[in-house]
Amino acid sequence: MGYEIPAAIGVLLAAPERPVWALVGDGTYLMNPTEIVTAVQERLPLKLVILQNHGYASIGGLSEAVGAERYGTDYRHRADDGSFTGPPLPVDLGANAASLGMRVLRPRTVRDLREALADARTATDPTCVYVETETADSVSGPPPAQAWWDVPVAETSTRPSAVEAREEYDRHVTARRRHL
Ligand SMILES: Cc1ncc(C[n+]2csc(CCOP(=O)(O)OP(=O)(O)O)c2C)c(N)n1
Ligand SMILES: [Mg+2]
Repeated sequence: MGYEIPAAIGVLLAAPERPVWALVGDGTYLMNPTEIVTAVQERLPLKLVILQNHGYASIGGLSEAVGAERYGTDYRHRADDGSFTGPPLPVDLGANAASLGMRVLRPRTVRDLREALADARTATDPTCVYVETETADSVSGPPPAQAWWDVPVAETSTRPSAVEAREEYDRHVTARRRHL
């Protein structure tokens, strides 16, 4: 995370004849957007797609799988009870990219998205396609992984979600086979 825009700039400088796209989530974008200024300065036809789902959705899924209840992975205001369950943060990364000098397209439908991607493909100036997607609370998430990832779960937690996740973790550890 944070590597995508500088990496795309590097590829563009090394192979100017190639179309170069950087695809980032909103959390990733927030780590290192300022390199856009270099692309603007050098007039590089960087194509940047930002997938805005207002949080660390993938890590939220992992967090849920290990009983941590997506803690801190949604970009929401802190609520009165101290949890991050308040209204979504009013973040507009399209406006941010525009402020750094990018041309920003804001597709709202699948058709718009096709047109925006086609536009960006032929653009000669740094172009951002800013896509608002569903958020974790409105979609069921990606299909479950077929592999097990050894992410240890707290052993002493008393939260029901963590206790359940720890039992699942122990089952996987027991079933694990070492091939080497
Ligand atoms: C430098 C760095 N820090 C942390 C991580 C762990 N990590 C992997 S995905 C992710 C969240 C990504 O959020 P976002 O870019 O918004 O994508 P989404 O999962 O929401 O699609 C994090 C924190 C990482 N890969 N790299
Ligand atoms: Mg995200």
